[in-house]
Amino acid sequence: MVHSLDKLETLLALYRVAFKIRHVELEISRQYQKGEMRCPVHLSVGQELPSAAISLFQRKSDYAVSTHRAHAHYIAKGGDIFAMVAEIFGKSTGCSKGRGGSMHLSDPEVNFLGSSAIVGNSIPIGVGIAYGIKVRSEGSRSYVFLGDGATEEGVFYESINFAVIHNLPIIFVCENNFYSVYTSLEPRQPKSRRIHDIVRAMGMNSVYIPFGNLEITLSVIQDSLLKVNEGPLFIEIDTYRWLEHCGPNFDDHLAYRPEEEKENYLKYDVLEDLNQRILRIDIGSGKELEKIKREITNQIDEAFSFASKSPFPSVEDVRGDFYEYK
Ligand SMILES: Cc1ncc(C[n+]2csc(CCOP(=O)(O)OP(=O)(O)O)c2C)c(N)n1
Ligand SMILES: [Mg+2]
Repeated sequence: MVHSLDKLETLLALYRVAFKIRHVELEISRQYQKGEMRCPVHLSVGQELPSAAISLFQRKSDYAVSTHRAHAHYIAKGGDIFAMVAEIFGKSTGCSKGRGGSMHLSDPEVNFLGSSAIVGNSIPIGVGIAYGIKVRSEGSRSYVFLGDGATEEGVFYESINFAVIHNLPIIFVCENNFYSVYTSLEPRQPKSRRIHDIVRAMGMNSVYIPFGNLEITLSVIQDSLLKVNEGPLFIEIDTYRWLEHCGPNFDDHLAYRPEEEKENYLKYDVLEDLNQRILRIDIGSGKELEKIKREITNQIDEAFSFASKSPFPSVEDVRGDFYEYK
């Protein structure tokens, strides 16, 4: 299916995913101080556009793996938010049975095969999945989400090289939010050496998507996916995190991001952009938007209530497999 920003269907599909990501994250942020969520959380508020745009093209049969900041990618792939929130609450109904927390999400039902706290760790796993797809001639794709910081790990280069050499059906989605924890790109990478250029120089089709532009985001993803067909593709997309690196709050007091920079990036809000475009196409679709918001908000409320009421895993459940080797 060809997606277009002139089509209400495309805009509503983007809105649904972006709204769900934003509001799950905001609810985590609101409820965190209650102390029921005891694991670290890396939220994606402000970073919804890359996941929402990619979700338009991901088929159920495609696979995905992600990083420590995985909520958006899990939700965009259609992951069950009840199991995700319960996992963050450390409950037995969570997707890792309450043993993994926010950074260990998976939903095999939708082929979201995992996320990892170790930066760069899931990149070669995504490559292995792509290799498996190719060996089995499955016709699906492996999506690997990573941050700009992960491109500083050696395994990133091995993985890109292997994917090129074997012409694997893999899509790397590098969300460049310009920071690795509190360190900007400047002291980490030469200014003139862009991530997408390195990957292109290694022989892979590689594209760059500037910050906060729906037209470019959609057309570049759509055109490049068509172009590479079953081969590998690297997408670098600029984005910006609104909240602190890890946790539910702001971290402006640490002064690692210039105020003007933050103010400038915060001017773009994908939900507002989509909202305006939807009403411009059809003012009557305001009702549809309200319905989407209501449905998703109710689902989120139910997921948090389910997580809160669910039991913790038993001591045996938590210790079991890990100690069996004794
Ligand atoms: C191998 C490894 N090194 C360092 C860390 C500590 N660490 C956790 S998140 C993070 C930042 C990674 O930055 P990036 O890949 O850009 O992702 P972002 O947090 O910006 O989404 C670092 C260095 C880690 N978890 N694993
Ligand atoms: Mg980053």
